[in-house]
Amino acid sequence: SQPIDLRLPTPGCYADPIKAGIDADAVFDGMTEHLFFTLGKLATSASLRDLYMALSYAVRDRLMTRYLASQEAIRAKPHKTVAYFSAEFLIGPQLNNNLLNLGIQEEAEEAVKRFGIESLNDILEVEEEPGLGNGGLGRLAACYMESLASLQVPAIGYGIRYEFGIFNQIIRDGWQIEVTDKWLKGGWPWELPQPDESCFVGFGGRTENYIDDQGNYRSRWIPSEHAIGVPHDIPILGYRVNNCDRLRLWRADATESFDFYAFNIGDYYGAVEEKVASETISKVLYPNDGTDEGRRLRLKQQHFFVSCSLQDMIRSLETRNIPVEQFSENWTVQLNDTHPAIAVAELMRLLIDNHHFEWDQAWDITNRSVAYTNHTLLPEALEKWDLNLFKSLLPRHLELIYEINKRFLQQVRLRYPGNDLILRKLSIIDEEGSKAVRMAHLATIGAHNVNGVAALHSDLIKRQLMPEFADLWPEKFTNVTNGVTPRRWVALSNPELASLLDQEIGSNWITNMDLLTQLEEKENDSNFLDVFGATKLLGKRKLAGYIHRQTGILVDPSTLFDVQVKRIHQYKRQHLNALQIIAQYLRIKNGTAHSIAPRTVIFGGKAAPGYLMAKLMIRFINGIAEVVNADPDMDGKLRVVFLPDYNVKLGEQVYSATDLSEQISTAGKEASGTGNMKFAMNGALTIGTLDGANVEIRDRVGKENFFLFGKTESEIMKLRKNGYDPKQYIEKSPELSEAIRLIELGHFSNGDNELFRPLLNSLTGYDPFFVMADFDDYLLAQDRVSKAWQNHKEWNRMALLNTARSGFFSSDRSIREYCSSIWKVNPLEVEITCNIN
Ligand code: C3B
Repeated sequence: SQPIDLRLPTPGCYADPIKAGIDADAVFDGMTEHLFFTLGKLATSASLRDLYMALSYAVRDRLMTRYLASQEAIRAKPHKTVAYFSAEFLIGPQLNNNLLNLGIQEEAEEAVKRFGIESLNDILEVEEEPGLGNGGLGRLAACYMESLASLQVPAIGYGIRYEFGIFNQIIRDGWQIEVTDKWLKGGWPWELPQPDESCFVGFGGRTENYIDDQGNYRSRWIPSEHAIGVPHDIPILGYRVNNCDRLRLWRADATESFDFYAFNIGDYYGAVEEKVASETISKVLYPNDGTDEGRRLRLKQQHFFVSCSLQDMIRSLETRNIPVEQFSENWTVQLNDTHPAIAVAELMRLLIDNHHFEWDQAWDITNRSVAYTNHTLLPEALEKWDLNLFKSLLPRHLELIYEINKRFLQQVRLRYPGNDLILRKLSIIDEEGSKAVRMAHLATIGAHNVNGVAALHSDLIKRQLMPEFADLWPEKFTNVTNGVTPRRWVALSNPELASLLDQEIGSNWITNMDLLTQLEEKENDSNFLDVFGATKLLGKRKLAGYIHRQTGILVDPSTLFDVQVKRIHQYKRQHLNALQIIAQYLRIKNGTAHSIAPRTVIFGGKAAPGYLMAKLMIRFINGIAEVVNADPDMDGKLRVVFLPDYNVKLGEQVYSATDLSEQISTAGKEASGTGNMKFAMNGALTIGTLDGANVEIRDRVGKENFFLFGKTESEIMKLRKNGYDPKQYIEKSPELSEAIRLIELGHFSNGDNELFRPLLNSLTGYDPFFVMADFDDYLLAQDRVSKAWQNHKEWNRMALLNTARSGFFSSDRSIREYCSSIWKVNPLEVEITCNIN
């Protein structure tokens, strides 16, 4: 690739004002300048927050050359670029990640010390993360952006700049309370608003047909409302490379600051109303993880960011004098679940109505560009929009969808003559009950590739979710097993382990996780195992301190840290874990707990505010924690902690401090899981079912280094078919019966025997997630865990093998697979020839 000379003040070149040999002096000077000029503070009166802001600005400055050079590289030479469309990007704290990827953590440490700060950590602590996602799906998007940049692949993440992200969780009297997340309140230094690149988006109104100047029949959309999308760009720097990709998040603004006509006739409130309505679009993230509410504003959000993004992409071709015909040679669009699936119709609309393409050519372009990732099989998560709602908001899109559907069903008819059932099953329009638009069908028909996120999940998509589609287009359905970035999830969050790895195998593991297999040579090296175990203990000590500060609970870092952190969901079965704790509690009380490992069981996760059963599960865990932690018989044996407000930042403390990773979803329900991968990389052993990526984790780390339990997906299917009765399992299990009896008595609810009734009724009545069916086997697996813990050396050996064999779960591997098999994009190395030494 062409090196870019940044010195010349000619188009395409930039003078780089930053002395880029970034030593501690440079960081210190940058901080001093920003304190003074940007923040209006003297170093003598700067608070920790001021210093955080100053350091962030100083670091951001040092991203700019790379950021601009990366954009310039694409401008200079057309290169296919990934557009990752996602309603969620859960990017986590930015400062430390940028320091790491720039390679200036030590320089920053030294610079902040000159301000009298003891440790860089004190400043990192201040950073508030943008919670622009719910859970796994949003975090995956963030890992993928980081890997794309690190692999030097040109990419833009497109999404929404929610003013309020996922709520903050506090726990009061054992219940979850939701508090508004005001992440922007103190200013957020990592974004660059680009108002000049704003886009218009329409909603509502009607469509009309007309004859253009050349006499062609055309359709157009006359929306009744508009909003403006203002891009806010976040630089995403790759690890130790010049490539700096972009996350472009759209904020909705009103088209006029307000309606002057209404204002002039005295209707002040009416005038402001429409402004407020437009700006509501990007106001708040829907806090549901894997459930779809079918709300009008949500569809508005989806169309808003998709339309802005596609317009932006077309405009970028035009400004580079690339014909729009070449859209699919220059862009590849990945739909992160169906949330952006409206892109199929919107791209067709832009091409046909605005750029006057013929249908077939527009369809060809759309189909070549778009690919779709499915992230869930849960029926309640599959988005369907009420037809009337859809029509009232997106009338032109509905017309186009009808046409797409008509042409598609014609194809199906040819393939399955006379089979009306299959037509009804495959149609984009759901005609059962009140009519609806099925977004997964729109995405599947519009995309050239549909992938699942773990081998089992991708298989179930073909076998259960969309067998007819898979039959029609077998080559369209593929798998890309999820991955997580080792930069954030090992190098950054587990510095002790990272430096041990650097010492033992050199630092290349950070970009080539397969090198970790070299650690296998150490599996019988007793000294090394001790050192490896000691890094874990350091993490546990830190977490113990945090737990004490947050909850007042004292936990012993030498106990087994048994952790389940993830969104609270019945299918994830936190209640199975809770019941197991009760069984262990009873054993200790009854004096039958002979060889159980002393444990600290830690939970973390948010429940969707409207998901009452999940909220009750949190209350349940806290009820158990209260009883267990107050009972002197449990001292040194059992502690239960619910960590409030689990988020990316807290995750960084948790994964490195965990001995046992709980991955206990009902088989067939968890599409992949990604926490499971973070734990394994950090040397936690997994207790888990054969679900999602657990299957592949177990295959790789070795079945002897994984605590397997539970029914398989096909056994669960069989149970369901033959009429599952949880009561049979309860009767057969004395420990389970006893645990349930204790809950019924109100033992964990201060004598209130109604509080947990809904939970008990669900579990003992129809038990939709087979908790009762898996309980005994789970308890046996936990006994194996206890036994393994007795032999520390052996435990550490197993833990080491987990780390050593987890390289496959790097998001670098996932992204390479997407690049070669779905996107067909190559890296574009960004070179910088001036001022950077
Ligand atoms: C999640 C799934 O529940 C996880 O199994 C999976 O690992 C991640 O996506 C990433 O693929 N998911 C989510 O967080 N939100 C949804 N709406 C659907 C799936």
